[in-house]
Amino acid sequence: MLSPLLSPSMMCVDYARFTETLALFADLGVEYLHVDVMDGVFVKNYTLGTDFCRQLRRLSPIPLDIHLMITEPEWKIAWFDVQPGEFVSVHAEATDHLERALAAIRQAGGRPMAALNPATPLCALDYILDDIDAVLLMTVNPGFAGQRLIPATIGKIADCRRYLDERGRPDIRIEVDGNVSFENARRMRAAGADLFVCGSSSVFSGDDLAGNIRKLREGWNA
Ligand code: S6P
Ligand code: MG
Repeated sequence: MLSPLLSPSMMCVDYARFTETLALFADLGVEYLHVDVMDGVFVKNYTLGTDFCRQLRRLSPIPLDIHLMITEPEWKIAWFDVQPGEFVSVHAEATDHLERALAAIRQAGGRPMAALNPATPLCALDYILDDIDAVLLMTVNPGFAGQRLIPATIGKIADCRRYLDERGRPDIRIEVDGNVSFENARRMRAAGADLFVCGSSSVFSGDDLAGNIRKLREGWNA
């Protein structure tokens, strides 16, 4: 099983403590910073964008994990100035040209990730396994922080791990996003997830961010 990695959701950060939070994450060895990009069309919300990514790279050495909840991402990858080692995820439901979008991420030097909404079947991955480094399984419907886990997604994580292993791809990571609470993070880990987007239900709950990160890691190692 791949080692568990943390990717705190930057749409949940307290901006009054922004730089000190980034410094704390670097000190604690947080592996990625999750940046939610929404276009008001694929999901009914707006969040972070290209300028935010640029500023974040100036303020933190931690690689970005950019989650594109936007239509036709294949034409927009270049806008993000993707840096080596960064994950970029595109939704299978957001484009008729998923392979083109994933290839554009690889071409830009990033690590391509295919994102699936809770109701999207795993067969959406059938012909793109050579094009991805990770799968993002949404465990809530995308668009908003603070939602409740969709229970069927826990079984989907296990199905996805089996699907990838059976096809000789134990190296492809599974990221989970949505209501990754301390308890849900343990269940998701047991099901086979290894990259965790943590927002209002764990890392950013209350003021003790370091304590929250410790608690998550202890839960995975228990
Ligand atoms: C939601 C977005 C997520 C949220 C994260 C929030 O569409 O993709 O990345 O920021 O899920 O975490 P929580 O713990 O509030 O659900
Ligand atoms: Mg996200």
